[in-house]
Amino acid sequence: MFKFVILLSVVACAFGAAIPEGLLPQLDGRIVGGTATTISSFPWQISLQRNGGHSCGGSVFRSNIIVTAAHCLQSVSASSLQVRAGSSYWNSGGVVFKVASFRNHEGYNAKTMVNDIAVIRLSGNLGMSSTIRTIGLASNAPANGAAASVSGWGTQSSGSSSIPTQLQFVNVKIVGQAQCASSSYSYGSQIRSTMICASAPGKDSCQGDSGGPLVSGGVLVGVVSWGYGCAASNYPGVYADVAVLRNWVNNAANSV
Ligand code: 4AZ
Repeated sequence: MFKFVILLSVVACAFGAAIPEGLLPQLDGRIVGGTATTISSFPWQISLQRNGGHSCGGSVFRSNIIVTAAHCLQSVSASSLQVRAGSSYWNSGGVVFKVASFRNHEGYNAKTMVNDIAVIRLSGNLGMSSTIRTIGLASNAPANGAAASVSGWGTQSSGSSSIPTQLQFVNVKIVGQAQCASSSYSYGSQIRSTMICASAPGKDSCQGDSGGPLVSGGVLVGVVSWGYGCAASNYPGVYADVAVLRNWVNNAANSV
């Protein structure tokens, strides 16, 4: 058992994953249940790269500003990071920009995963095209049960050591904060006011999707944050709630 925990921790670190204290990693479960897609369908999606390897997802908010997860940017320096935009493949195509600076939410807590959001300023401006487009921030949390989609280059099963080269997506349904914390699911009080959930049977975000976009109604409603395993029943994927964190993002984007 101990070995498995260490193994998963190593895999998790490589892809910028996060497992809050108190949650034991689960090695089964399976963008898990997803479909390969092209960047034109998710033109706000970027690959955040650390020392040349994919580490996390992110979303184009302004031509030079990316929204991602704070847990993707712990103990890293801007000089080790780059962002690939405009490609369906994390390791080729599109354009690659250096990271000029980033700012993590000051209230991010690695133990509870509250406020798991951050902004990145690129070294230049992305040119908008059919493959690179900004996405707006949700002003209101989507309704419980609303249709949403999440995309990324994360693992296709929990604990996997390899990631797909082509972008994947999956359709899920919003599980509101109150519902996600209720006895209908198994997280209880671990679901806080800065979190929103989403799930569908056999479908979920997973390690390496972190920081990436959960989109509903054409706006960014969530940032991939954490979960107990991936696609495990009674454990929806947990996302930073963009409607709740919107003011912070707007302010941080102006000061990063
Ligand atoms: C992770 O470790 C992670 N099922 C991301 C998303 C989910 C679980 C884990 C959601 O980065």
